[in-house]
Amino acid sequence: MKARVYRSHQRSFDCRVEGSHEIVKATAYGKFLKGEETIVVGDYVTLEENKEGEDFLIVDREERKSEIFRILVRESKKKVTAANCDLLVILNSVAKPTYKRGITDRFLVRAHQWQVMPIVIYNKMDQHDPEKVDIDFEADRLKELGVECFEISALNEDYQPRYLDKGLAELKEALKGKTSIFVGQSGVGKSQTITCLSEGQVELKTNKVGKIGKGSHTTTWSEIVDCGSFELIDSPGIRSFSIDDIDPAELIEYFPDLEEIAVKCKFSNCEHMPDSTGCAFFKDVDEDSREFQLMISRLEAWHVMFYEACQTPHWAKSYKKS
Ligand SMILES: Nc1nc2c(ncn2[C@@H]2O[C@H](COP(=O)(O)OP(=O)(O)OP(=O)(O)O)[C@@H](O)[C@H]2O)c(=O)[nH]1
Ligand SMILES: [Mg+2]
Ligand SMILES: [Zn+2]
Repeated sequence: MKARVYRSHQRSFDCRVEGSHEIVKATAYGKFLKGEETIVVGDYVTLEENKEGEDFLIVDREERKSEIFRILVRESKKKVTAANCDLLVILNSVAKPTYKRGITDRFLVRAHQWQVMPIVIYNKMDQHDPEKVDIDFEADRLKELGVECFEISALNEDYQPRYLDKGLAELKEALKGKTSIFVGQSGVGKSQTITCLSEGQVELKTNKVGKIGKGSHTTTWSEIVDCGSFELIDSPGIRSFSIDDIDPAELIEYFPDLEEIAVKCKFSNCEHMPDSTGCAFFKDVDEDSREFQLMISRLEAWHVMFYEACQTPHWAKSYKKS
């Protein structure tokens, strides 16, 4: 019997039976618990009835279409947290916790690395202060990349978009038939948004205390939520946004909008600073134009990540395959 892993607790897995909404319990042993064939949320598996009559046994795992992973530089290991995702939903709060543009830029790098299409949501629009976050500017800087942006309030499903042409209704349309993993800082409203999108089918635990910041993560493991016409993966707010596993020389490839300009620089190792000789980013440009402001805000994100990536020596970025 074919099934999909929805939740995992050590060696026990909740699996949804293919072609139905039924959830069964299954146990895995040996190679499926450690190493290259470890089973994670989102995996498609084959189940066999357990001899003792209870539960099921996982006997096979299908090849993955995509993986959400991190390279743990210090341990030289690849850690996969979810599999077979079609969309990476980068969720931002425009109120509390404070909006941080750089986090979206970091997840866009990951989307590229994971080969999963990204979309961006601006949540908590009911508390939006236009003086603090310019939604038009934020969405425009991603336009060049073809990233769709949505504005919503997970607490008020009647909220109508004011800045972008996409709100909750368009978001539901974009998710249809897909598996989407929600990522973002702790407290931005990932669990609340999934609850809102499930239209009353599920209610996930959310941060009711209102304590936001390090050490106050409400969701502590990844799980799939079955919303009928789409599947969503809730995940814990990422603790580390570090990109120390990426080779600084390759980083520009993760910024296709900038790479296009960078190839025109006079020197191939150009650091793209205003005083770099022959730098294409600063040659013949109108520094007051909005176009330049948008581009420069992306270049700033690249600079921050570039210098960060340079901190880890090249040899430490490879990993063992288990
Ligand atoms: N005003 C307002 N509050 C919201 C909105 N969405 C979520 N919240 C609140 O923000 C808090 C955090 O929401 P969660 O859904 O727990 O956040 P999370 O991203 O899942 O956080 P972690 O599980 O810790 O990663 C809760 O108190 C929610 O009620 C919104 O659109 N507007
Ligand atoms: Mg949560
Ligand atoms: Zn340059």
